[in-house]
Amino acid sequence: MSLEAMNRPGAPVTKMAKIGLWGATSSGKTTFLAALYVAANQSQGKWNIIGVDQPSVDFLVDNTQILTKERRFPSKTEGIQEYSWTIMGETERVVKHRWRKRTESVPLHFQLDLIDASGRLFRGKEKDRAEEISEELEDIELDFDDPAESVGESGDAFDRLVNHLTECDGIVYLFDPLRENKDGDEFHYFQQALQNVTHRCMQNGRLAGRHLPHYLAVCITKLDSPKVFHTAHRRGYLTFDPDDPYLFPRVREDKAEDLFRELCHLSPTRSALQVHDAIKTSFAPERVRYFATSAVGFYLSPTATRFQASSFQNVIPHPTQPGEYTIRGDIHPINVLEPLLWLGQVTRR
Ligand SMILES: Nc1nc2c(ncn2[C@@H]2O[C@H](COP(=O)(O)OP(=O)(O)O)[C@@H](O)[C@H]2O)c(=O)[nH]1
Ligand SMILES: [Mg+2]
Repeated sequence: MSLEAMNRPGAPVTKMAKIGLWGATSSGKTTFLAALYVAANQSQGKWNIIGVDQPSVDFLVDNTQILTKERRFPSKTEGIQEYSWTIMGETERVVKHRWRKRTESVPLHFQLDLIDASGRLFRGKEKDRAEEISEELEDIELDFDDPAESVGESGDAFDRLVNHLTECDGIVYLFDPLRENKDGDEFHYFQQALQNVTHRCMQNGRLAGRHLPHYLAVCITKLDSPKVFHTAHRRGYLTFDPDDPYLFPRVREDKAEDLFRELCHLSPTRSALQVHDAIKTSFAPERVRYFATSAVGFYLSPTATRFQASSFQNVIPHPTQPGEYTIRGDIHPINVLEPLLWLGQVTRR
């Protein structure tokens, strides 16, 4: 569209944003994307999301069904999946007439090109062989039809992932404090990709001073899980949105980074604290924002009209399959759409 046409009253503002998803295995990347349609639907008509191509349409349709009807989590991601969605809403725009200016509401369209990569790719090429074998065994156990990737293939896929992240305007980085507590290897995952992306940006002349050019939305995932929820509650970080009819708790916007640090301190190895430092070193402070998110949100009993702190858990152990989890009720995503809207608004193509 020409600039003149774009400035015509009523013409939609269209922005293209290339957003990457970054996070360790099981940090919640796929579930976060899977909850997008429900998140847009619950925005009370403000936002809508549609797939740009058939796989992206199918992903939203299938995963909405999985989360809301089958009440289970999406399957493990294999390799790299690419999706492209348009988020549609409205924005205010100042229109200049010859003598005066006025504000009008115009449609706002973001095109989001996203990739969701298998978490193991974030580990990079140099793997401990013993670890690799155990991961392959894990894959085989989960999916008999899918041959385990060879080291060479995973190296190529890692290069693609680094290339993609390098070219993105914005990155959603998902951090799961529970997983970090267990494995304590978050910094290893993070640094591996960060160093490679920084190196690639330097080669391409895209470093802005010492910072990467990217905007970064750091998302603490699984706010609904007891450990994260209780930590946020104990520290007095919780609030609610008065426009939310169910008054679900949220973390105060200015406290999400403090919660991140708080949760990092809980990890026995403190490796995640180094992630916080690395973010400060590599990204311009005004380009980083923290969010406390939950893809499934808190439980709401069918008879309740409001959130009840006495019964908040929406993810419970599966009654018959040991080690599996199931979703107890309807999902109410928290801060799933918001990081993308923020990135869509601040990044421009
Ligand atoms: N409590 C809770 N658990 C979640 C949430 N999202 C994901 N999970 C759990 O984390 C697991 C891994 O999520 P997944 O999206 O597959 O992670 P990925 O490997 O980063 O794509 C899921 O199977 C769930 O058990 C959430 O919003 N809340
Ligand atoms: Mg996944």
